[in-house]
Amino acid sequence: MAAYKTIKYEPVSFSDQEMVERSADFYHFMNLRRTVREFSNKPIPESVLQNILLTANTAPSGANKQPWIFCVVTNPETKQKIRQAAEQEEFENYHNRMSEEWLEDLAPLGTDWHKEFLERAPCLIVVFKKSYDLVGSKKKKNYYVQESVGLACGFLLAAIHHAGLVSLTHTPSPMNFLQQILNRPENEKPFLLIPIGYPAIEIQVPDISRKKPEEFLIYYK
Ligand code: IYR
Repeated sequence: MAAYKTIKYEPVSFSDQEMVERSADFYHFMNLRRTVREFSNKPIPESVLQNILLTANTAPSGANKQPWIFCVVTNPETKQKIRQAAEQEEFENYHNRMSEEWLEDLAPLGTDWHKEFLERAPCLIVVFKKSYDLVGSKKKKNYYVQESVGLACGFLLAAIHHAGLVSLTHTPSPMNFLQQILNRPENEKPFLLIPIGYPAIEIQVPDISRKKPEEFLIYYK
């Protein structure tokens, strides 16, 4: 294949002082992000949603294949169908499929098979990964799909937080029902289900802590 034509790279550059301030500010801002399970039903302005998704789509991907599809569900009947199917799977998970150890790890978070947020949140973003693209009837392989779609979801969560909204990375399992309900083709597999919206008023979140640098950082100088 022919090489891309190139364009001038426009660096985003700051003074040393600005870099120190910006990196600290960004860390403090990102550290305010919390996973939220209780949503207001207030709708999200469409342009905000669109901007958040455009941001997710700027993530790097293997061979720039952008192997993702974001389904934005605001339709109440579709949300209801998703909730019913997710709760059915989660009921099985919590009662029969999750190990004792797993249930013990989740106990402090207080989660269970009820997923009211799937109907209450004004919007569900369902992220699909494409291990291959279909060009006509021809399969074109994508690369590092898991990594690429994970990165896009990271960008998405940061954009949601930056816009002043909250989200929950929800992983009902198995989640093939999403492919059926949303009528997605064979080459798209569900990756994450992300309810997004405004937080309900006066909610509580678990008092968790982040690992300290000495627990997650190793420098080789
Ligand atoms: N998918 C289930 C269980 C669950 C698993 C993990 I790992 C969590 O951090 C939270 C929940 C659920 O959504 O309830």
